[in-house]
Amino acid sequence: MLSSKMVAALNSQVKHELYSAYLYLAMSAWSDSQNLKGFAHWLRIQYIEEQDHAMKIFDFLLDNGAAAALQAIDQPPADFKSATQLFEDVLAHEKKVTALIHQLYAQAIDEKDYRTQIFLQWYVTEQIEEEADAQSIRDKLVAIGDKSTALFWIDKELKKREG
Ligand code: OFO
Repeated sequence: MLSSKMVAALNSQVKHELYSAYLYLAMSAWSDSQNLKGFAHWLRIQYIEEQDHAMKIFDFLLDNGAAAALQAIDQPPADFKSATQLFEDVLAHEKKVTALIHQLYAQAIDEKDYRTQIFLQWYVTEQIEEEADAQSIRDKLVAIGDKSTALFWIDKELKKREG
């Protein structure tokens, strides 16, 4: 059985994952408005992935007989300065999510909650990939600076993402 403190923390993480989805959907809309269709595509896939992250926790709560209590999701920003700034924001956001997952994991250790520890291991690993992907795109964007031909090349690359 999960502690009430753990149930509250997991419910809060569902909200954070859904906020991530919301944020990436807003970023996708902005990219589309800038005619960066590859960025829009990449971010829309990310939006779907984040919903999966939220649903895995939601199902874990239900499978453990705990209440999944949905919380209000903040409004994401709608405007971004540039594609580079956008990916700086993605990277910063993923680092924040990593810290939240680590905090949850530490709580599970403190509580000797072995189920949640094992469950969260997937997220600990997933965050390595989340940060690495964001870092790699952000670094390419920083390297090209304002060269629009290179930006459109990156846009084409991002369009290839399948999942
Ligand atoms: Fe759910 O990993 Fe990104 O935020």
